[in-house]
Amino acid sequence: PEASTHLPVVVLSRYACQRRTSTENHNEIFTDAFEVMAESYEFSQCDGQCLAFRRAASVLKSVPWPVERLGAATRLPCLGEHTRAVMEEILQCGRSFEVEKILCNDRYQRLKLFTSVFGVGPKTAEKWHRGGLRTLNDALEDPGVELNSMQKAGFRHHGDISRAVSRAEALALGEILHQAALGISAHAVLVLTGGFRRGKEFGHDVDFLLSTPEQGKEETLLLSLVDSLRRQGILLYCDHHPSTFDINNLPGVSFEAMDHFAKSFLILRLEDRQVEGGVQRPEGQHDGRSWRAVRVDVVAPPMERYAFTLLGWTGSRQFERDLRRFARKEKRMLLDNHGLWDKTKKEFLPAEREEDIFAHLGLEYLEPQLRNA
Ligand code: 8DG
Ligand code: MN
Ligand code: MN
Repeated sequence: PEASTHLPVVVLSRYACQRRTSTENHNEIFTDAFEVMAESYEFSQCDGQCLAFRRAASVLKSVPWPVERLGAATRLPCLGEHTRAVMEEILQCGRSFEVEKILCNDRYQRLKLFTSVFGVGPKTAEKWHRGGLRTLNDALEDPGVELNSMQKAGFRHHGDISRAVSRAEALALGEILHQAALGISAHAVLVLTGGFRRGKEFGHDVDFLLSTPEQGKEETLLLSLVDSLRRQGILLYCDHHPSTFDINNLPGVSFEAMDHFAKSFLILRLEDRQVEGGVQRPEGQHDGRSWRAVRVDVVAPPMERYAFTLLGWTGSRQFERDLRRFARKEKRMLLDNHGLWDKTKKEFLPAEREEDIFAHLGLEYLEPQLRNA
């Protein structure tokens, strides 16, 4: 009888890849605050503190109820002195004064605004801030600011790109890309990855993996796909990164966050009528247009690397970070988007499906819907 009045005890792993994290977040009040803290540290290049708050947020996302006190009963991993202090403030006052101070901070506000432009990272934003720029118009009008083509596209489509992409819009784009890919090769494989594969209803972009069983043809396929989109008149911007992947160069060297596969970062034009159920424009955005711009990423690995790339691009970023850390620290293995290297056996471990990779790591398989760490 006593047990029924208490929440069950969950012991959470300090690795996100050993926690089940759905899209349902019961602790948004804390995780939103932690995200502001993390971002602020990121702007100041304090990587350690940034990561500490991202890890803490990730742990709280996996607790299936709202945390109401920080007692010994809730033995949550990855919570340090600072993260606990912010939580205590929120528990006691309903808000964190430290977070509110950051939100009012000029520098934070400007860096946040500048980095909302596609192609503008924290470094450029910091430079503009130090140069005294305050608004996006300042950046456009300042003769000392030279925008690259990605940033120009970012400014041109800033309103659209800042607006979340819905699942219906993501599926509509999937259909368009799939038809275009099949028009090039009947064997083309296109899968939705990123946040939408994890079951999210909204995203900042749409991520796809493109491949073909025809060996060595995946990069040509991607280039032809982009070309087909251009001919359809829906390609608003393309930043293509050619493949630098070479299986012979792999052992020991290139286990890293970014991968070497061919990929394109795109901005595409999506017509309202192509979206199932129609499109609801937010207040004040009835500018007479019947289309919007959407950010789309496409990565094209060779088919035999499919499982590793799919796992890597499905995310979340925190989930990926912990998968790699778990492999390194607990299994003496190196994991990235290209493969899995066993340092003990000195060999690559093969995988056709994501399940094979979890099995090599001795991890229980987690569906994409449970990787929202
Ligand atoms: P969102 O778009 O809904 O906001 O979230 P998301 O889908 O989880 O984030 P994302 O920024 O689109 O990234 C999706 C995954 O792609 C993420 O786990 C990191 C992974 N990724 C790589 N390599 C690269 C790369 O070179 N560029 C980008 N943009 N993402 C990459 O593994
Ligand atoms: Mn995404
Ligand atoms: Mn992306």
